Amino acid sequence: MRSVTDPTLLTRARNVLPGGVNSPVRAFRAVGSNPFFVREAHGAILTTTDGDDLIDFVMSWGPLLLGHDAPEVREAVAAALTRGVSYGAMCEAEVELAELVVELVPSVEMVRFVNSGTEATMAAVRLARAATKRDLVLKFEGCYHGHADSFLVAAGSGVATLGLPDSPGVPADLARLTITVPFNDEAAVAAAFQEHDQSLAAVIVEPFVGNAGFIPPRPGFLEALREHATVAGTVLIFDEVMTGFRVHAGGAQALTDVMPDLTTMGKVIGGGLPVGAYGGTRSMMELVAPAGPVYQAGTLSGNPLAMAAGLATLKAAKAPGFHDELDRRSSKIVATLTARANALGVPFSARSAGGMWGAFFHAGPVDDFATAKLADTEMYARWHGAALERGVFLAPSAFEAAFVSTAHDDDILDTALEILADALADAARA
Ligand code: KE4
Repeated sequence: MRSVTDPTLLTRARNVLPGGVNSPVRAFRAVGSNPFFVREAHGAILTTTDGDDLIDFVMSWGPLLLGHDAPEVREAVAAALTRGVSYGAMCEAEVELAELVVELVPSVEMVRFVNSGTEATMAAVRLARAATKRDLVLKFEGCYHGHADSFLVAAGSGVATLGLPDSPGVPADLARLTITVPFNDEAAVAAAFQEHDQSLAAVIVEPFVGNAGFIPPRPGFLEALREHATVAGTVLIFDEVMTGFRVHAGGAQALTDVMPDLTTMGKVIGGGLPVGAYGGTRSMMELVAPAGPVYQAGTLSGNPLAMAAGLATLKAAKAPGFHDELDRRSSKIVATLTARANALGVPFSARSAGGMWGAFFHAGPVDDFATAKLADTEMYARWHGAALERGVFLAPSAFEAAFVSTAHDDDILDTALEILADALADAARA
């Protein structure tokens, strides 16, 4: 019996950390089991404190495009470490990473670094409200944009997992400023613009949803958002914290050729160290203090170690064919698991884009959160547990995406797919 939990450590953790974790989804509550603790991680492998090796498809929830402990990242951070850990003043690495982001992300002419995706989306909405002098924000059911108050309305990820569509502590007056409609529903978007036309400051969307499970945009959906936002003078924000540099070197906007007014970034941009960012047109970004009046600040923003990790990661991600190869690996996972589920007669739909993929125990297509919630989450929990017992770590929630890296080579994928297929059969029998 593979033990993936260190009971003493878990007891200690629960004694001093809410739920024993520093982020809810890590508590494994949605899959009805207990979390393991990590001793170390290299490449595609996590090693638990029990000494068990797990093939990892969570990959720190997306940042690790080059795998755990990637040599390029380790060496860059080690070199930066010899020069200190934080300055509270500018360093060249901040300028270099900003120049690289501007080079890679088509709609971004100027960028500001923060320390998380949540900070990035908070700041982007504040900027959109300042630029338009409007208050309302349109988001999509099941999309998660971090834990700022305005977004904890019909959110995805841990909020969906925990069934906390409107988290306590969010003032009703603030929640009222957030309108939610179903993702991929052009009619609902048109109606929302019809009703709130000149009051909408921003539309914020995960262009490929990764927090309600993995849900790609229907053809034309992002184009429709762009059109409505342009006509209404509303700021279109692509929350690319998850898709950025993962589905394409330039993110979902490069993959779909739909240009937002603002882009939020995180995860990959820091290569595993805490970096978030928001960027857009020069005219919009020059509203941000101290260039303009919109205030936003951060003690560790542009941290030199984090900049070094981000630079090493994005420089590797620029390589020709980098994302085609990640896409090949994700597509292989989707095709193999779909074939196995079909052979077992299990309702299953899986899709992928670049280095991210996801699967629902639902015949599909799963194009919105309401449908995603009809998927068999009990089956997912059984699959998760059976896979973990055999040495593969999937997201401990059906409302998440999965991630591959350059470290997930074909040998590792073949081993993982055999395990996942066997775990499917196990879960289907239960
Ligand atoms: P952070 O504040 O967690 O860095 O980023 C928030 C965020 C914003 N936008 C999108 C599209 C995101 O996916 C996220 C964070 N994603 C979750 C995973 N579903 C982080 C994992 C966690 O909460 O522990």
